[in-house]
Amino acid sequence: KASKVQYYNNPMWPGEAHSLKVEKILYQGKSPYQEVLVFESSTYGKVLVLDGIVQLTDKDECAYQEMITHLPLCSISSPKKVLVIGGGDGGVLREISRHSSVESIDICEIDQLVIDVCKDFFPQLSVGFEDPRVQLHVGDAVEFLRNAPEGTYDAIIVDSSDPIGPAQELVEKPFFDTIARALRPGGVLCNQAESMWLHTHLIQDMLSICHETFKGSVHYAWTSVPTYPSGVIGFLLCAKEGPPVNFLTPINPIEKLEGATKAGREIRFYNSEMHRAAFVLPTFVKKELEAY
Ligand code: AAT
Repeated sequence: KASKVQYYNNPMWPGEAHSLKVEKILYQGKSPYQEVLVFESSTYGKVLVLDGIVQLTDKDECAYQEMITHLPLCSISSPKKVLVIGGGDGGVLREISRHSSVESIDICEIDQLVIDVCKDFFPQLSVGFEDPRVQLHVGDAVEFLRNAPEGTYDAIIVDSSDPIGPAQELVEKPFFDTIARALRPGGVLCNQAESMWLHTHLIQDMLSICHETFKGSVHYAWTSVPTYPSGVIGFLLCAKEGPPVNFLTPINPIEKLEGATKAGREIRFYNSEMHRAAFVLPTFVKKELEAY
């Protein structure tokens, strides 16, 4: 059956494509939301692809999941209530569970098929669902946040796919308004924020929305993920008005968290130096973002 996916002409990065050699296709299916594919690659281990876009690989998932989680959670002291949007693979849950201060973790993922497929093919990520603090909500994040109680979460992590398809509304102002409403004063948001090489306008738009919405602080950070388009991915870190948050230096350093790096589940990418370095921007990016 013909796929609706055009692998070489994605409007998010027209004129370019990154390729990985496929050793074996392990799963191919279709949910009401997207096409789901898992394959064994020759150099990055297993790969999860949604609608033709690489979401994670065994080899470099640590960079993305660790940074999107510990950048916000190590910037506040003693996070207790955390919400994850998307993230059906469980990798962000696995990272949150390193924080023993956390008492409850809600996750809202739209696609049950992503959760099921990851349980079969990425057990080292879906292990995150086994944490008894996790409460799974299968549904659209827009709807979930509209109904979320006010002022509850210490941190919200938006681990969502690119804004074409089911994640379209997750980059729009009304969505950020509901996030701000759901955070406690001084609560923090970390949002997947695309590539500084490819998505200048999208990042500028998200930054200006966030400055309007979050009166605390707003920062752009980035890291290296070789299998994402252009090899980097950014994060928007925002704090709601309230007790001030200085994202640039971790006040809740991972190195001091007891049990955060138990034997057999070491952190592979994130540390306090990577945290500080993530906020250092190239000159062209500083220029592009300074007015927003
Ligand atoms: N941690 C792996 C990386 C991801 S997964 C993004 C998840 O967001 C997917 O499982 C997708 O089903 C889910 N999602 C998309 N839209 C919604 C929505 N409206 N509500 C809830 N969940 C949603 C992200 C990789 C980033 C890739 C960058 N190029």
